[in-house]
Order: sequence, then structure tokens, then C-alpha cells
Amino acid sequence: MQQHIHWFPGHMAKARRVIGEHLKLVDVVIELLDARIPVSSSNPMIEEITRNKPRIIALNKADLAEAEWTKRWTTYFATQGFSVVALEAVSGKGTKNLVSLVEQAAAPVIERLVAKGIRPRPVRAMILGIPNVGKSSLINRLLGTATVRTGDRPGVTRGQQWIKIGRNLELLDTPGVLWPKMEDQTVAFKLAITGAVPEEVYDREHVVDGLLTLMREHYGSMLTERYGLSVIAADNTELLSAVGRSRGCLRSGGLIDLEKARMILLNEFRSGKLGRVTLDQPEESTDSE
Ligand SMILES: Nc1nc2c(ncn2[C@@H]2O[C@H](COP(=O)(O)OP(=O)(O)OP(=O)(O)O)[C@@H](O)[C@H]2O)c(=O)[nH]1
Ligand SMILES: [Mg+2]
Repeated sequence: MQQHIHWFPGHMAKARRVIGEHLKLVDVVIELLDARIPVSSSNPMIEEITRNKPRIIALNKADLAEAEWTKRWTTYFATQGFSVVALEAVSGKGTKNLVSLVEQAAAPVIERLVAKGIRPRPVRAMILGIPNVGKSSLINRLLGTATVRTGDRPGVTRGQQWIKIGRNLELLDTPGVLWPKMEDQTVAFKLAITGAVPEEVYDREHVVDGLLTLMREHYGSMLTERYGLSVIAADNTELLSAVGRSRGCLRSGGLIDLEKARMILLNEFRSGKLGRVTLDQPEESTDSE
């Protein structure tokens, strides 16, 4: 059984170059993070890549994360000096707030143009984020119509134009796909269970085993409620069997189809059907002096 999750997207150098070229065109960067894993879904080189461009942090999929932790993360990033917004790209919640933060962040640039006697132009922005974090969904939302393709698997977006959003904002229609941190296996595990890395790169049995352990430790009641369990079995295989039994995942001879149970559990966890989860938590700010 493959224990480790190895995924080094082949085109990091190319991605970096393309993003670098696009960056020259924009005033502001919108960095999408997954609100469930704001640290694990960040790119290890984001500072280096975006350099001195103003950067706005959007905690996307906020509907899937625990609201209280999203608040704490928002405070955390604000304390670090970032403009930050909680976002739900699919429903559009938070997009107005995001657009006004983008305009605010770019105001000094536009003012400088005006001071030079250049006619004010719309603010230009681009979206950056790791695969499957919701870049295309946000573009679609901002467009108001679904003309940019989105998908529930990483790696859908290929091929660029400006999208005009209202009168004051232009968005590059090609988001920058950042590579995730994959060296740390804890991070890689969180990326796998939230759906940020392709299924082919990890062993489902191993990852779901980790998910069951995590759930029993932190979110046990989600399992009992969702699958109607009276107890949480001490053993992960037994627990998985119970999930499968409650979902009628049976094979001939009355055996439980564990693979089917794994897929149900993963899908329901990812889509928030089990409940809202936050897997990265900011360190408590210490109040020493
Ligand atoms: N629940 C929820 N799902 C979201 C949200 N934003 C995006 N999604 C879902 O996440 C999946 C990936 O969204 P995309 O917009 O395709 O992500 P992407 O960043 O463009 O992905 P790549 O093109 O593969 O890099 C889709 O199934 C979306 O419906 C959100 O705010 N909440
Ligand atoms: Mg996309």
C-alpha cells in the first residue's frame, strides 16, 4: 500500500513564469485559500511570486468551514496586515466585499496615474490559488454568467482575456494555478481529504483511514448523526463497515463494500454533508504583555 502522497505538478517552473508575466499586467492579486485549510492550501512561494503586489486573501468555501474559525483566521490575517474576506464563490456570498477590497487596494496605484495626468483606468486584478480552490467558480460568479468552465476535479482550467466587472474592475480570465505544498505529509493529507489533489496520486484506503481517525477524534458526532450509528467502533475498519452498512453498500454474500463506503465518506466529507470542518487552526495569540 502506498503510504505517502506524492504529487509534484510537473509545470511549476512554467506556472511560475506565466504567473510572473500576468502579474506585470495587474494592480492587485486575489489569493484564494480554502477556508477549511488556510495554511495547507497556501503556496509555499506566494510571497516570492507576488513580491510587492498588493494581495488580498479570500477564504473561499467558507460555507464548508466552521464559522468561528473562519472569523479567527480573518482576524489572524488582518493582524498580519492583509486585506481578508470570507467567501463563498458558488453562492456569491462575500464577492461584493471582495470587489471593494480590490478597489481599495488599488486606489493608490490609480491615484498615482491621475497625479501624472493619466486618465483613471479600471483596476486590474488576477486570481491565484491551488487546484480546485474555486478560482473558476469565482470568475463565473463575478461574470454573473457561467461562461468559464468549472469542475469538481483539480486541473480543469486551461488556456486569456479580461473580464469586465462593473465599471471599475477588470479581471484576468485566466487564474494562476499555484502548486500546493506537498512535502509535509500532514498537509498533503489535508489536501487529499478536501479534494485539492487528484485522486490518482494517493491511496484511497490509506487516506480514508486517516480521515476516520480524524473524524473520531474531532467530529465523532457528525458520523453518528449522518450514518445513524449508536456507537463509534474503536477500529477504523469496523467504523467504515458501519458507514457502509448504513448506506446499503453490500456485495454478494452480504459482505460490505468497503471501497464504496470509502467513496461515500470522502464525498460527503468534502461536500460538507457531514458538517462544517476547519482542519487548520491559527495559533492562539498570546497575550503576554
Ligand atoms: N461549497 C463550496 N464549493 C465551492 C466553492 N467554490 C468552489 N466550489 C466547488 O469547488 C470545486 C472546484 O471549483 P473550481 O472553480 O473549478 O476550482 P478551480 O480553482 O478553478 O480549479 P482548477 O481549475 O482545477 O484549478 C467545484 O466543484 C466548485 O463547485 C464554495 O465557495 N463553496
Ligand atoms: Mg478552474
